[in-house]
Amino acid sequence: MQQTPQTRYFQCGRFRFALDQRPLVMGILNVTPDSFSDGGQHASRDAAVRHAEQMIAEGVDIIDIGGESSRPGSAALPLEDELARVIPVVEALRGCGKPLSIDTYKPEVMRAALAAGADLINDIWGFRMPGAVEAMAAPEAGQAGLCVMHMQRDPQTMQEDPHYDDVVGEVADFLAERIAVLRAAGIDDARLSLDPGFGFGKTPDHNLRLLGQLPRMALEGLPVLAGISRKSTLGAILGGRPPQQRIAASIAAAVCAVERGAFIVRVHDVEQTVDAVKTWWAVRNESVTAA
Ligand code: 7PM
Repeated sequence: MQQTPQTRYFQCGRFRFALDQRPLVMGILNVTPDSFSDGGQHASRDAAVRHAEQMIAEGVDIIDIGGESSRPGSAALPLEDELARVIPVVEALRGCGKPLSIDTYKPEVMRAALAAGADLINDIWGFRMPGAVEAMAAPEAGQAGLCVMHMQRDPQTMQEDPHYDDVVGEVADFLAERIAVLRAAGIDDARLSLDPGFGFGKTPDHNLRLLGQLPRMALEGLPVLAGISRKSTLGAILGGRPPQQRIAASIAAAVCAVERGAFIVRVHDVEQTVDAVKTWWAVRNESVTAA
C-alpha cells in the first residue's frame, strides 16, 4: 500500500516512528557464547541483557540482536545454535520498552523471534532465502518491520575483489527489486526500510560512494538504515586503525549518514552517537526543542 505524505511513518511491530522525527539510533547487541565462562547459554543471555540495559540508559532507540557473526569469511551458525542464543534474549528483553530487531536471514529464526515478541527483522540477505518473504508476510508476523539490505555474493566470498560498473545504481536496482517482491507478497510500505549494506561485497571506495550518494537509496521515500560503525572503510581512512580505535570516525560517519537522509544509524557506540545525532538535529532545526 502506498503511503500519503500525512501518514509517513516506519512501523516496527509494537512501535511506530514518524519519519519527520529525529533519526533513530540502533544499538548493536551481539549474543555470542563466552568462551571464558562455563555458564553456557545463561551467561551469554545475562551478558546480553546487561549490555542492552546499558544501551537503554544511553538513549538507544532500537536494539539489534544478532546471534550469527556475518564477519567476512565467517562460517554459518547452525539453526539450533542461533535459536538457542537469540530467543532467550528476545524473551528477556521484550518488556524493556524498546523495539527489538533481530539480525537474521533464516526464516525459522524470523518466525520464532516474531512469535517471541520481536518487532523488526534485519536481514543481510534482503529476504532472499527461501521462505523469508513468506515468514514476513504471514499473519503471525503482524506489523513487524523489515530492514532490506544489499549484499554482493555471500559473507564467505563477498570481500574477494568486489566489482560494480555503477555501485549506486546496482544497489538501488537490487533494493527496488526486493521492494517489488515484498509488496507483491502483501507487505505494507510502512514496514519497510532499506540499507545499502556497507562492507558487504564493497571496497572502501564503493562504501564511500554509497555514503556520499545515500539519498539515492531512499526509494519511494522509504526510510534508509546505515550501518558503518567501526567498519574497515573507517580503518582504511585512518591508515589501518583497529576497530576499537574507530569510534570518532564512526560518529562522524553516522552524522554524514543522517545529513544525507538516513533515518536509522546502526552503531556500537550508542551514547556518543545519540549525542551527535541530537546535536545534528538541533542544528538542522535551528532549535534545541525536542532534541
Ligand atoms: C564483521 C563484519 C562483523 C561486519 C560484523 C559485521 C550490518 C548489519 C552487520 C549493516 C544491517 C557489523 C557487521 N552490518 N545489518 N549487520 N546493516 N542492516 O559491523 O550494515 O556489525 S554485521
